[in-house]
Amino acid sequence: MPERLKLYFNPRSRAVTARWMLEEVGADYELVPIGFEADDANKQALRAVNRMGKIPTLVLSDGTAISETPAIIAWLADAYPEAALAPAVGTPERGPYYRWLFFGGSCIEPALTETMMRKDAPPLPKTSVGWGTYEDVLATVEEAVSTSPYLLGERFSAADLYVGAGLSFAGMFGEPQVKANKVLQDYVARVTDRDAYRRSQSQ
Ligand SMILES: N[C@@H](CCC(=O)N[C@@H](CS)C(=O)NCC(=O)O)C(=O)O
Repeated sequence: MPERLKLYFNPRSRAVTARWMLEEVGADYELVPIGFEADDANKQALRAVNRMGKIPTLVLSDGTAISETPAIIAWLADAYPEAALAPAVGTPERGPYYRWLFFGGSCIEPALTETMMRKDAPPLPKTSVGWGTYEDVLATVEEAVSTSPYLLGERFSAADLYVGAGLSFAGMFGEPQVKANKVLQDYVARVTDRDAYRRSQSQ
């Protein structure tokens, strides 16, 4: 899909994951820098397309805006099928692919937030919160990648990009359970050992 895309971006944010995906699919894109200060020059334009004012936000050439990192990743995987980062729609493998993308957003993200930002608070009730416990979330990913290199088996997919980015972020910020887990560390090393990942890290 040859079109020029626009990514509202800050190098110290989740937008780096969206940029990694743009690099994976070989998209033609520009970065629109967003500072975290309230009076940032591009904040108004961002709010016009995403009232949350959150990044990443991807804008297509027709003006359609997509926010939420996993939605951006999923859209790009489908829009650039030649990159082969998602199983075809309707195939059995598409199910686990969705499962891991949504697991990233609805389990890994909030579990990480709970463990990293509410260290001194008692854990939320595991039968009520969608992610159960942080320990269960990590063990679930660990189990999946201990017998095969990637979440869907032998082939890297966009789900690995999103799940791997979350775990990599946790490790970078010194989250002790991810850091101490060799299976997860090896997985992160495997999924980030890619030229597109390295390009996405440049400032
Ligand atoms: N649910 C969103 C979260 C996006 C998000 O919270 N982004 C942060 C940066 S990592 C942000 O834009 N913070 C600035 C703000 O809230 O004003 C996603 O998955 O992309």
